This record gives sequence, C-alpha cells and structure tokens, in this order.
Amino acid sequence: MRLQMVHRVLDAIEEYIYVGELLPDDGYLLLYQGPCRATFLALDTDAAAEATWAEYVHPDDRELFDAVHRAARETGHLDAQYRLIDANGVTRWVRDRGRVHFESGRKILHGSVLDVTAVHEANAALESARAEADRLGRLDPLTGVANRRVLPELMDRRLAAGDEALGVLLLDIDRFKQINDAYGHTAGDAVLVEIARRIRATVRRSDAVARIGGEEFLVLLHGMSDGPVLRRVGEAVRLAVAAAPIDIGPSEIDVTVSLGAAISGATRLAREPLLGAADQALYAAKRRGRDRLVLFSELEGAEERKHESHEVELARAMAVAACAREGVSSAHAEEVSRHAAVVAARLGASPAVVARCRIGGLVHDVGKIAIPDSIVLKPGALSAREWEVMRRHPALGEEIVRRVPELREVAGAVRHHHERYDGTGYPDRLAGEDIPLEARVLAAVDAYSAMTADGPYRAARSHDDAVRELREAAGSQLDPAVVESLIAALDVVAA
Ligand code: GH3
Ligand code: MG
Ligand code: MG
Repeated sequence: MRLQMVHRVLDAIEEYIYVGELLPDDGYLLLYQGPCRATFLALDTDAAAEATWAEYVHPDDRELFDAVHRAARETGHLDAQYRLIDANGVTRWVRDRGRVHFESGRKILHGSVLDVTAVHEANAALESARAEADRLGRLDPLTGVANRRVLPELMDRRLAAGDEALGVLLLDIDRFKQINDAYGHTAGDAVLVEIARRIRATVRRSDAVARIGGEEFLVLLHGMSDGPVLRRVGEAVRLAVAAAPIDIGPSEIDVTVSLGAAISGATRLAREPLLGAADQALYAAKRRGRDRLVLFSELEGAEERKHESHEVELARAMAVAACAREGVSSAHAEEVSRHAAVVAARLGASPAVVARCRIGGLVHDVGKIAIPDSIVLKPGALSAREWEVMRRHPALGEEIVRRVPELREVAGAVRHHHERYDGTGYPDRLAGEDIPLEARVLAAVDAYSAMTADGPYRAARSHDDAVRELREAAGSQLDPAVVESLIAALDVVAA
C-alpha cells in the first residue's frame, strides 16, 4: 500500500528515480526503477525494465557516461549531463544525479534523472545570440564593414601570419564636409555606404575592409609583393569611386577619395609605424590636390616641404593682417608656427596634429583683430576690466577661424592656447590632456617666443633664462612633456 503511494508520487514528478548496485568490474544491476523510466526511453513499462540504460545514451556521450559512473564508485557522487536517445529517436539532454551508499560492502546508487533539454536549448540560443552580438559589435552599423575596434587585432594577426607582405590603404573621402553641408547628413551617409560597397567590390574577399573614422576607411591587402602591385589595387579602388557618380536619391553626385598606401615589406613595419606611414602618404595625397593615391615609399621629405599648402598660405595671410594692425612684424607668428610643428613632430604627434600646430602657430592670436584698438594698442598696463576684454581673444579667434573652411580644423588650437595645464587658464579652464595637444604645444612655444622677443617695455630674455622659466612653468602652466620636447628642439636649433 505504501509502496503504491510512493509509486504514485514518483509518477507525478517528472524525474526518473532509480536505485542500482555498482558491481565489481564496472558491472551494474538495476534494483529499482521509477515509472518515468518508460517515458524517458519511450518504451512500455516491461520493455523499459528489460532495456539497458547505457545503450540509449548518445554515442558521443557514452565515454563520459562510463567515466562518471566509474568515478562515482570512488567519490560516492554522481552528477552528469548527457544526451539520451529514446526508442523513437528523440534526443533529449538529461541531468543524472546520484549518491552511493555503502551497505555492507555493496555500493548502492540512489539516483534521479531530469530532462534538462529546455535549459540546454536556452543556453545554446543565448550562446549564439552572444556570438551574433559580438559579431555585430565588430561591424560598423552604417556600412556593414568592420569597425575600428577590430583593427589592432586584425592587423597584428596578419602581420604575425608571416612571410607575405601586408599592404595598407588608408582612404579619406575628399571634401566630405561639403557633401554633408550641401546635401545633408542622410545623403552623406548614403555616400559612405556606397563607397564602402565599392571598396568591398574592388578588393578580394580575403582582404579586410574597415571604417576607422567618420569618412575614413582602411583596407588590409595581403600578399602585396611590391609597390606597383599595391598601387594597382589602390588605383582600382580610387577609380571605383571616381568613375561613376553616386546616387543619393534625388540626385547623383561625383565623389572622389584620396588614398595613402604603405607596405610592411622587407623592413617588417609593425602596426603603428605602418599606419603612420599610410597616414603620411594620405596627407601628401590631400596636399597634392586630392583624388589620388600616394605611396609612402614615394614620399620625399624635401618635396613635401617645398610647396606650402594652401592652408598655410591662407593662415600666413591672416597672420600678416593681424600683425600689421598691431604694428608688429609677423616674425613671432612664423616662429611659433615653425617651433610648434617641430615640437609636435618630436612628440610623435600625427601629421594632422603637426599640421594644426603649424597653422595654429600662425593664426593663434588672430582674435585680437576683434579687440578694440584702445586695448590692443594701449601703451601702458591694462586694467582689470581691459584684461577681461583681452582674454576674449582666443574665443574670438576661434570664431574667425571657424568661418574659413580650410582653417576650421585649427579652431580648437586657437580657442585653447591660453588654457593652463593645471586647469586655471581660459576660456574653458580645461586641464591636462583635456586641452588639445596642439593647444598645449602652442601655449609652450608662444610663452618661449614671447620671453625671448623684445617687447615694447622690456628687453628680450636670454635663451637660458627662458628655458629656466619654461621648466618652472612645467606642470602648472605648461604640459611637462611638451616643455621637454620644446627644450630639446631648441637645443637642436641652437646647436
Ligand atoms: P578633406 O578632403 O580634407 O578630407 O575634406 P573633408 O571635408 O572630408 O574633411 P574632413 O576629413 O575633416 O571631414 C570629415 C567630415 O566627415 C566631418 C563630418 O561632418 C563628416 N562625417 C564624419 N562622420 C560622418 C557620418 O557618419 N556621416 C556623415 N554624413 N558625415 C560624417
Ligand atoms: Mg577625414
Ligand atoms: Mg575627408
């Protein structure tokens, strides 16, 4: 009677309860079987009683099944998940748990088996959702190519892969700001999507394409034996963009791109130098008029310096105008520009930052144009109220520079060149690395240049004096790293 009750209870729960004896030599004798055994095996009760459980275990899981039973003889515990294939061929995941009781020399296993298929399926779904999210996290949602996060890993893997040379193409859309301005951001996005598509369609499937900036793409080309091969591929990409206008809905527009190319080659450039080389080549391509490809190996320093860019000429013209109004020579601005570029380059700054230092050096004080004569040209010391007006020149300069599309990039350098490293400068009280590097460079170079120039009311200080003062200002007014780079650069100039 009691046994029947127990049986009913066992019938009501979905676990298969069993008792077995672990015999010597890995033998097994089933002593009691709960009613669910038949359900798990999809057999009728009699057939289930006759069946050998182990034979219904998935072939791939049998080894595990045997191993955990062997272990249970020693540890007294059993807990395993494996697949069971029932008589109808249905596979389910089960969790088999038990405990061994040692009864007068016999090893009796009391166990239960639970269907955990649903849990396994949920886990598998979660796992694949995770993998998908991971994949998506590595893709640029707009263009569907890889995003910049993937780049270091991708490049390092390919560089480590060995003997074949890795080619890098760095691509920047020409005058993209104007496209956005003229046709709107949505059209700009459509251009990005189409350009990504054209790049992808031009290079091999095995080459990697990534969007690494707003309108900059990078292509990794394996097996680029030499420059001419790399040039051929790069030119094909350039033409794929330039050859046909891009459809932006209501109209079609002509878009071009500039490309910088570099190859890891025999010198085995590592990731950063390789990217730096491509970046310099890209910068040269822009300066030479855009819609072209420049190989880093073709760059000649001298040639790059020979012609000044349009931007520099424009900045120089503004500097001359501002200085003429103050009745001073533009030599100060020229010196700041020259030194700032050298200091930034010594600090390992990107060509873009070096260029912003060069141009920012020329125009950093252009905001003084908008300060009244009575203050700028005042012979004596300024009052507190006058200082307040004078201190507006960085923000005024920023506004002026922003109105000139070619100079817009140096707006930050101009606005922040009177910030102090310790956060007590103006106009925004930025501190440390929050101040753009080009502004930190300009602040130091400007200070040195002001100290060593003859002012209307004071004689120039000596180089050594100025250097001492720069060192004192390091960490409070000025960025210490920038100060050291400036002093080192001045030593070279002085030597
Ligand atoms: P350059 O020939 O010198 O490269 O000129 P440019 O106008 O392309 O100059 P720059 O590279 O500085 O301009 C980048 C612009 O790209 C700035 C921003 O308006 C635009 N941009 C960046 N990301 C996106 C984006 O996701 N969508 C759109 N529509 N525009 C973007
Ligand atoms: Mg760009
Ligand atoms: Mg661009």
